Amino acid sequence: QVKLLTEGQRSQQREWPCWFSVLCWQLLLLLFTVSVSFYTFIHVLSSKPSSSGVYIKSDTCPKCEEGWELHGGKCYYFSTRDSSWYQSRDDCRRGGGDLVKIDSREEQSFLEVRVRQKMNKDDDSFWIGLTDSKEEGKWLWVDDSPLNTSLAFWSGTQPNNYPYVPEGEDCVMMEMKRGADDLKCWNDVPCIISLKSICEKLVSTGRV
Ligand SMILES: [Ca+2]
Ligand SMILES: [Ca+2]
Repeated sequence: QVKLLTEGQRSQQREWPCWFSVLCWQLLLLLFTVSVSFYTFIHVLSSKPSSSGVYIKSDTCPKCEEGWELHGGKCYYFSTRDSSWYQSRDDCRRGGGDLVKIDSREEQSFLEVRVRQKMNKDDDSFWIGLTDSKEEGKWLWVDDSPLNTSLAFWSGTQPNNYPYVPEGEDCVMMEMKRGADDLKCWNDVPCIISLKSICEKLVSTGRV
């Protein structure tokens, strides 16, 4: 009897691996599904804006910090503090951005309108991130990319590197005192004069 029981138990034990392995596979499959879902969720949460500043994920909300204005996937800050081109650039960088680089006619149009709205006096002018301080006449944006001449908005006879200024004219401002015919309002002036400025940076997500 002892032997029969032992054989019965053995036959039950032989059935164990069958349903046990099915359960195991189901548990493994469930674990895998949960892991993939969790990874996808974390990946979406941690997604960053692309280099163009446009969000790829539809569930992130472009947002600018207080004082910065959202436009076309970028954030803009119009500083009304007068300072040199270099000091203005340092201030922009401290805020996580840089002096503005203008990549399109549409962007120039937006800035031209906003600058006019921000002006207190006729001669109020704003620094942009364009300079020929490394090599005279070779205009570079703050990211070292060359100025595309088809997207240049020089006012009248500018840039003229006015010859009677000892330090030369190597930094660019937007000025409106003579108006902006066809958005053309850029002028090269000495980098050391004190002007207002426009900073730019990529948008951040709506999450904290
Ligand atoms: Ca110059
Ligand atoms: Ca000039």
